[in-house]
Amino acid sequence: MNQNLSLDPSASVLLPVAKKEKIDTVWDRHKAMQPQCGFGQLGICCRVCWKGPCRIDPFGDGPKLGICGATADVIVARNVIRMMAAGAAAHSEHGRHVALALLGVAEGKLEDYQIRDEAKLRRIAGRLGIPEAGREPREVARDVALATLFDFQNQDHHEPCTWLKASLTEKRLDKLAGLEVLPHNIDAVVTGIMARTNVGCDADPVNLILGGVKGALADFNGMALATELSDVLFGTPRPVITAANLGVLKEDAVNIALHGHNPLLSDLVCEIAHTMEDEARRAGAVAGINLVGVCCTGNEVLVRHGIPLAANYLSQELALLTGAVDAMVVDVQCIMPSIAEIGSCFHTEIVTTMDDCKIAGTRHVSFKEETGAENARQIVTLAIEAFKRRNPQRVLIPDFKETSIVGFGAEAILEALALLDAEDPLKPLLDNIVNGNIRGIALFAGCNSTNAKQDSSFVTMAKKLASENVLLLATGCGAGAFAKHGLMNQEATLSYAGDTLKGVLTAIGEAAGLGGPLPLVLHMGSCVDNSRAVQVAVALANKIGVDLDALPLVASAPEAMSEKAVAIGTWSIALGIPTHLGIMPQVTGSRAVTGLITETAKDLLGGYFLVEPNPEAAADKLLAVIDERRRALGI
Ligand code: BF8
Repeated sequence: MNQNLSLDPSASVLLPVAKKEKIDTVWDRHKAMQPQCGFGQLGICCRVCWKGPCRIDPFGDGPKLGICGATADVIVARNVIRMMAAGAAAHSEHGRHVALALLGVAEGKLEDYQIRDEAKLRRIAGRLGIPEAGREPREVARDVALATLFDFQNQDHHEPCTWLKASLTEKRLDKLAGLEVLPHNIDAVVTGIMARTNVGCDADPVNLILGGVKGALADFNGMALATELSDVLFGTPRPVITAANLGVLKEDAVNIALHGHNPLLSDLVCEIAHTMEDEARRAGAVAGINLVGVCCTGNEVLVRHGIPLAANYLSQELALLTGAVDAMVVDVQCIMPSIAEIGSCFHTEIVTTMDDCKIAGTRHVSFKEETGAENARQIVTLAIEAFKRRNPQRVLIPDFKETSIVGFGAEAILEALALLDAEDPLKPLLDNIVNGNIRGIALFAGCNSTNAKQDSSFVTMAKKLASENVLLLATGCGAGAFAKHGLMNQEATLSYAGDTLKGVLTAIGEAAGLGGPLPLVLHMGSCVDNSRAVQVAVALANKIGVDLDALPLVASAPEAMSEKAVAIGTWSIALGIPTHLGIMPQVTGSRAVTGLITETAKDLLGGYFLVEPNPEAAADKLLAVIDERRRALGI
């Protein structure tokens, strides 16, 4: 039965443990929740006021209007754009946190952080129109931080967000400006969505969805600044060889799992843990301290430091069921509250660290940037103490881990290409797209969901698209899936890539000194790092003088789940990228909204949602889209 829940081999080992120990997991709770509310699934349950909840009867003779008169179209549109606002808020709050930290470093107020990539800081300054030549890094950093924070403060509606302007093609900016969906201020746009969806406000589904698109573009802006400024503070990813899946836990080490999204604390834990190896050994951990990652904090430390990835979203509970995790340190987002209960069944310290993200029943270490290193030390100490309480009889680490070569941000990809053509690094990529050696590019992103067999569609689609010579990029839990299932190594390229794609990946990999091809799927980082993929796409589009909606580029989120994924998917279509969803979005109770995002969007934006739960069929549809784009380009 486990085979139907997850493709992850670790699940087959650990779900029986959960059953034996009578510990419920996400899959048990999913089962107990059946049948799920059909009104909610269609998006036609309205809870924006206390006259409700109102439910529209989609088929029978029941109510067609909410008590206030709202139609199904209005209810669906309001619900879905509130999700986009929440996604934008989550990513942008993360970004604001990083921007404030950069400002703190620039002003000499944060001793525990440094500017680790000065060259990148200067490149960013160039992109944002900030003078940098001859100036001290801290002066430049201050201006970059302030220009970034202006994207949260600007009150001039006619002045789009700084990062968006610096990140898209001119043609795309013009198109979005024409539709009046360019955000001027992230906070204002999020607030605006909450205001217009309040009871008795915007009741025009098209107007509402366009408001949502603006919110989604604010999400893009927040992600782009989070990614870029994190690189300045923590280093820009470079290819690194590491491993993924629960076999990266070690029986003879203090295992610390870093979970959540924001690198501000986890990066310091990486640094401090090195200095505390002896303490761990004195506590009996022969192998010292073993840091592993979970979800997107995991991806952040994976692509920057090669810290192995233990789990993506649906596997976070499995990590605890090994009985080998001494501390799970969480920051924000995608943290199942259930880990408190499961951790308490073992010796595991669940440590929350952000004051606005606590879980009842766990320990809280209040992280502040001013005391970051000290907080990290406290956390590692808690883990070492917990290790002493670990019961070796209950340890079961599945023997599964896959070698993964990760860390392919835009810079790393361009550097690798520069080895083939130092003068014009994009030329080899472009030439190979034009001659068909690379048929197209697919970006896999997004979550795990219990509405699908974990990781399965990612793997099926990637193998099929690669065999058809599509270059594959990945972020977030999608990237985690590929890493765990061995699709981010050279063997995968040799086994699954079509001949021409294999040739290109081999030429680049060998030039880069990898002694073989690049991995089959290029890991670009966490969810906020989807902006890295856009950077590559924009560079390509600018090189050939077209807009993003002309490129043979598609995106896919086969297991989209979170509000953040709703925001990402929406900006993806707003940027002109056809975007596949493997899970039915909760909008189908409105024909108008469904038509808007799957059909009308194609005319308005070039990008649109394509919904297909079957992974084989989804891959075929994406190939057809890629071929259609190639034909339109005349290649
Ligand atoms: O930001 S892919 S389940 S962990 S939301 Fe969450 Fe989805 Fe994973 Fe990262 Ni993104």
